[in-house]
Amino acid sequence: MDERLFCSDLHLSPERPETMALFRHFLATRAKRASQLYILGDLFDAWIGDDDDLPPYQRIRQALRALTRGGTGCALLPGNRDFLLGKAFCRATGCRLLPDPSLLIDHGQRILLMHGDLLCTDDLAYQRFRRRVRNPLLKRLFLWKSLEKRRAIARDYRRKSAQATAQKRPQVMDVNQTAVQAYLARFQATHLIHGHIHRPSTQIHEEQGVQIVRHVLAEWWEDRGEILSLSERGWHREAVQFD
Ligand code: LP5
Ligand code: MN
Repeated sequence: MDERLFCSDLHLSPERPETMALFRHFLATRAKRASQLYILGDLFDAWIGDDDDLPPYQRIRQALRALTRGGTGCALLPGNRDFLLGKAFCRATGCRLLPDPSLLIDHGQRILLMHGDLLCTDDLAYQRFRRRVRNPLLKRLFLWKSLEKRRAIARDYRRKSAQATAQKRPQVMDVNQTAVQAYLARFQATHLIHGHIHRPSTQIHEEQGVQIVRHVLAEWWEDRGEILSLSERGWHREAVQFD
């Protein structure tokens, strides 16, 4: 069966061995039966460069490599925590990188794939921060630093981010409906799949007589995860856990 799986916000980190093990288990079992796996950002909690070869990351590389060698395609759309994922990671794993946003056309459906942070246009402080850290020159300067220095900077960003988000109102960190509609219209899409906001839901509404569906993916936590699947049988949400 031609089946596509979507997930996001796994936030893998050596500090969360349980979720790392769950993801490897998922790749070796459920994901193998699909034709394509789409990871829509924040696979990692903080990615400081493709040269980070800590053993837990090596095990993830190997598990992704085994999946793609087995014939399941894997697409990575980077998020705000792992936008430094690059070509070397793809070479090592057989994954391919997708730009944000990306349009997927399947069974005649136009499906827009995003991480979700671009939709949070009311969070002005974040959008400013995003523009700064995505600057190619700043990225290059960062990647020239030692792994140890980069790790310290990432920790500092994470700490400052936690302080900043604790002060923000939840509505500010949600998607902006005008931004959602503008992206859907630009790509003439009827489906939008994204994560980032960690508020899983399926939102259905009508736009000029056309049904629009927004699938918000869930964050993985400890030994629990969630995927969204699309096949001839339609759309389904599924829990991911150890058997
Ligand atoms: O990630 P989360 O869920 O906590 O919050 C996000 C937004 N925060 C971020 C920052 C990331 O968490 C940091 C990830 C590090 C990645 C690896 C390092 C790569 C560095 C590369 C450099 C070239 O994305 C948060 C949003 C929230 O989602 C909801 O959408 O609100 O945005 C912020 O918190 C941004 C703040 O509002 C403004 C920035 C404060 C930090 C200032 C940094 C200066 C420190 C300099 C240190 C050397
Ligand atoms: Mn995110």
